[in-house]
Amino acid sequence: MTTATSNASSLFNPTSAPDYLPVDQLRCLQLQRLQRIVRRAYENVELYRTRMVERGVAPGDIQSLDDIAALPFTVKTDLRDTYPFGMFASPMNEIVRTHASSGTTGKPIVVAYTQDDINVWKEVMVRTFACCSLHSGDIVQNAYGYGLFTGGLGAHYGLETLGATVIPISGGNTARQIMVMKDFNVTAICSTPSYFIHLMEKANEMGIPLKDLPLRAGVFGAEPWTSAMREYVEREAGIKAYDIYGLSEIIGPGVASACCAQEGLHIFEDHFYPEIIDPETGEVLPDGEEGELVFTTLSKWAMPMLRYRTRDITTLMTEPCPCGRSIRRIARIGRRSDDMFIIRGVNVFPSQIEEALLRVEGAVPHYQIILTRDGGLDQVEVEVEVTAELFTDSVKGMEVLQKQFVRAIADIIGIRVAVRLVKPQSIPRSEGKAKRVIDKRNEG
Ligand code: DLL
Repeated sequence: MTTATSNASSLFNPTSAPDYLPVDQLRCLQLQRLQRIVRRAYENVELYRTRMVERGVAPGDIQSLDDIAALPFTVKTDLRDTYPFGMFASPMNEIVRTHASSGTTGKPIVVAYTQDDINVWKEVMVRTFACCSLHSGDIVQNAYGYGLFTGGLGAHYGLETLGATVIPISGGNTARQIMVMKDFNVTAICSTPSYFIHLMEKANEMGIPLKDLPLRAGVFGAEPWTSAMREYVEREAGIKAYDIYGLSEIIGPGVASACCAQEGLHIFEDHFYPEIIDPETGEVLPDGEEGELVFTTLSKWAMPMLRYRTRDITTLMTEPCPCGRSIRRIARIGRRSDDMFIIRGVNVFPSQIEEALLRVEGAVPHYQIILTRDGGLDQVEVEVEVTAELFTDSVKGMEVLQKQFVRAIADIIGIRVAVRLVKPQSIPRSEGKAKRVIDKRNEG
């Protein structure tokens, strides 16, 4: 028998109770919610009704969780095509909040919440923070951007509901962030991993290494980052770094979170039903196989999403987690199908480059992948920033290091690509999501 202790990191938060539901009860709850939400989508959103009629499926046909495979998929362009409010299932007077995700081109996609949706969002954020060992008494610097991006306000309301002290600092003004972190005795931070690395560098520059501060945990997400990057952050800042995942279309942050076991991210699947499909055929894949992550929102009222294709590539893990939660996990998301590029017939993902670069001593994790097209063939050049101690203007001095990077990348992707070492501070820093790939293939 294990005995409960009062160690703060192992405190049980009652809001997390659904994380521990017996699996048969969880499946029962999911089915009840699925039946209700499919009916709601059918009756209130024209796009769903038309697609379901076309496929010859009616709400009453959903008799088991496996019947979900009969439903049509939803994709990002569906939200663009119905911009701004075409996917809303509630009248405007019941919608208390909207957010939008900018996207890279054209119109953003708009998402909506009723007050009940906001309450669910708070709940899944509390469960996220509990997974990340946060609790009341923590002083949390929320450096996710506030505004239309879901990160800032999503984390904010979750932290308040948790009972933590939230500092709503948003992204940017990096020197002030360090001052606040020190003066307010901040114990945890929320930000993108790339912005946190920027904060870490700035703190060193200011002579306030984060290792010397009470900061003990980071809740990082909104962009892909490798385990190698997590280890780098934990080592350099002397904290525990947790990976959290989410997307605007499903709710924002709060879809899945790493826990103390650091082996995959628990999906709050009583609200977000996951499937893994073959991205080419749309077939549902068996558990444990890698494919595209698809979510159906089971409780979202203002804007239900049926089988939304995230374009994020992962696997569904069903084996029990050492932390004791019964909800399933996804493996860390290192790949997004639209980030892939093909070099000399080889499929390459930015995360593979990141993993390789972090194997070489002396690299700081700032890099950019520049894609160009020459004579119809895609070319890649990886720009890697070097630490001030290692950087010299002499070509010879840099050659050894440059070769190490080329070899490390070749070891992972199987081909040699061009690497260019650049001066410290020359790669632009981001306050939010880092831009790793600069695609110049369609220029000139
Ligand atoms: O990034 C929501 C969020 C905010 C998540 C704060 C975590 C923390 P979007 O701007 O709509 O929403 O972008 C969603 O970002 O489909 C993934 O491709 C990527 N993404 C988010 N979290 C992770 C992660 C927010 N932990 C898109 N690992 C998603 C890898 C992630 N990719």
